[in-house]
Amino acid sequence: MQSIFETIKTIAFKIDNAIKTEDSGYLDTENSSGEDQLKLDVQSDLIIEKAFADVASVKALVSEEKEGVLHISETGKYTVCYDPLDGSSLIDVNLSVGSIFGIYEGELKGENLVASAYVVYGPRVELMIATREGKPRFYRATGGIFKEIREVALNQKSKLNASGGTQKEWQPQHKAFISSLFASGYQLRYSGGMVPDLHQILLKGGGLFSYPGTADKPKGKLRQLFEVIPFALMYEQAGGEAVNDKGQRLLELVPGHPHDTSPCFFGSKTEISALREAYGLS
Ligand code: P6P
Repeated sequence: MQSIFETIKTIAFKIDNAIKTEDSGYLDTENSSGEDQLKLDVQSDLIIEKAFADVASVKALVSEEKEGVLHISETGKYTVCYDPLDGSSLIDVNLSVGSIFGIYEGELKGENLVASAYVVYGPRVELMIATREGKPRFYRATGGIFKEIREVALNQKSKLNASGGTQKEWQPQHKAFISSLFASGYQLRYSGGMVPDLHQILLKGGGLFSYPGTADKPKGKLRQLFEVIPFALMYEQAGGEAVNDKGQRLLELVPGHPHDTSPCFFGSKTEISALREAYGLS
């Protein structure tokens, strides 16, 4: 497992360099979710594929940017599912973006996630790693290496509210719930980049990130294997919760297809309790 984390550190510096030096224009292709692809999406995917090709513990790779499973080694133990450059459309307005990694052992489902990691490419390059043991560990790149800063824990309650999705498409109960949070003093903190938005709540100690099922996206937008389940481990290990619109733990999801999405709510315990009440789940 350690060799996977070290490889992610190497990947982080290579993708950060690509973001800062390469063409951020669009290709005339789409990814497996039908989203337009940036040259950097494809380039980041290639950086990751090459980096893991020689890691003995990796059995296979699954990328958000393409269909299918890339088999690496029959003797490998883990399948790495990744989103190489999440929120890449934000690069051309100079906002932070990220890479997300889910490390699975066996069938690709929530309970088989053994570790997750994400990289934030922003004013600083930062890394978070979570396993099933202990709190997530926060690292910052300085002088070409990642220095461990601290463990990360969520407070019982906080004031940050990252409310995703097109508001016109929100279900009435979701709209009422989000409005009630703002009416009680929550502050909107939403950039449209899942990685920096969830990173902010983790580092600031709590709040709520929500990407619900909407009229135009009833199953949500965020992908289970590459985004939702890896962040669910981060939030649960930090002392928070991560559930879908039925109140089920996102770490119990069993994707029917590698690119399946799920409504998702990540946050401190108080905020998730409030969600359960608003959705009639408690
Ligand atoms: P919306 C970026 O495109 C992304 O996949 C996530 O990084 C982000 O949380 C979400 O979509 C934003 O979606 O519909 O709120 O713009």
